[in-house]
Amino acid sequence: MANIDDYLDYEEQFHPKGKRESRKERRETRVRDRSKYKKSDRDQKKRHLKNEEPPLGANDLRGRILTITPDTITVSSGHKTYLCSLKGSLKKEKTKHKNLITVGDWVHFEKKSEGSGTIAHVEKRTSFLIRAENLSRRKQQLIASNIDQVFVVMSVVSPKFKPLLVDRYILSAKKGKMQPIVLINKMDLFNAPPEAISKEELLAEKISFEEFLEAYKPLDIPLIPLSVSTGENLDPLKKLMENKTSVFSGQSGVGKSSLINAVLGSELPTGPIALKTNKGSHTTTIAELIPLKNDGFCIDTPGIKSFGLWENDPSSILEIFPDFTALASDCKFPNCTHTHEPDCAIIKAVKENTIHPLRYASYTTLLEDTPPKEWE
Ligand SMILES: Nc1nc2c(ncn2[C@@H]2O[C@H](COP(=O)(O)OP(=O)(O)OP(=O)(O)O)[C@@H](O)[C@H]2O)c(=O)[nH]1
Ligand SMILES: [Mg+2]
Ligand SMILES: [Zn+2]
Repeated sequence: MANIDDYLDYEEQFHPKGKRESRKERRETRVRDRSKYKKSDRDQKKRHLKNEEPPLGANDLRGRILTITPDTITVSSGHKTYLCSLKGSLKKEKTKHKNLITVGDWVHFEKKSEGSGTIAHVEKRTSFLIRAENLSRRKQQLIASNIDQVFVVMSVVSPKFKPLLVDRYILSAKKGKMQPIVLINKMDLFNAPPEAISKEELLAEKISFEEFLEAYKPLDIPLIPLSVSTGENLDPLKKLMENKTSVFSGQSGVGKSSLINAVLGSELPTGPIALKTNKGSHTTTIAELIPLKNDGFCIDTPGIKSFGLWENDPSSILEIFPDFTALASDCKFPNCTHTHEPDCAIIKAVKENTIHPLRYASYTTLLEDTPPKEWE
């Protein structure tokens, strides 16, 4: 899997010491006369070499960013929230790098008064969810950080189930070092569809969903069908969220905020599905980290309009297609991309129905990095 630092250059600039440099530094430190250094310098160097964070100042607190708006950053620390701003030196950095901080970051801040503070340090991130901001893919946007698992939320019937989008989210989760879990919400609509949906449409939707289940059988990714309306599988979801940081991602209207409300008893705003277009109304507008009762956190995110990829090399895409790699050793060329090459074992398997056509379609759309037509 690609190193997360490979495609986040600001991360590199913000935590500028790469592995090689720190190895070199370690060597240099060893050969230098240690007694020359004051103890505090040595401590600082040791911390750096171990990749530890600086110690908290006497007036400082450690907390986690809950929300970021243009005016303020809300940080949670020890069951209290603080409205924070960035320290001058960080502000300068921020003008250079758009995403210096993100929801989910652990920060050190100086407490100014009860309820306010100044952020002086952002801890190194262990994982993050990013997306290309627009389809030109020049800009990347951090959505959240320090996440254990991504719930890839899809709905059936309204909005329609979009099988080709699932792998796009899975790839994004894997690249950011998070475990993807697919949630298929609104299962109740198969039995009680909205009036605007015709019988034929409903049947087509059922077939598309069954096909998807069939195609994803060989994969090792958890998939949970559920419903906010009937409560189906909400308890297992709650269990999965315990003591973890989970992010809910998926298109507008699939029920991300509704799921969080149903599991936590919270009151996040939820919005209607437009009758005409069968699409959500972009009700959630900023990502928000919500502390759970049992040490966990969850993050609600706005439905994503565009979700381009930032990199589309076949080898990293193939990592989420273990069903392909098992057969690929039979391809004529070891670097086969399974698209146009002669004697390709994957193309053969698709023709023979050993690989599901939906899996192959998903692979080729990711490779082309053109958003699936069904995206809109
Ligand atoms: N029938 C049915 N409707 C649901 C279910 N879950 C959510 N809804 C409805 O779907 C609509 C959209 O739900 P939201 O929770 O706002 O969706 P969202 O994914 O947060 O959407 P954005 O914030 O716009 O990204 C609301 O009208 C919900 O009541 C479900 O399980 N069954
Ligand atoms: Mg929402
Ligand atoms: Zn091949």
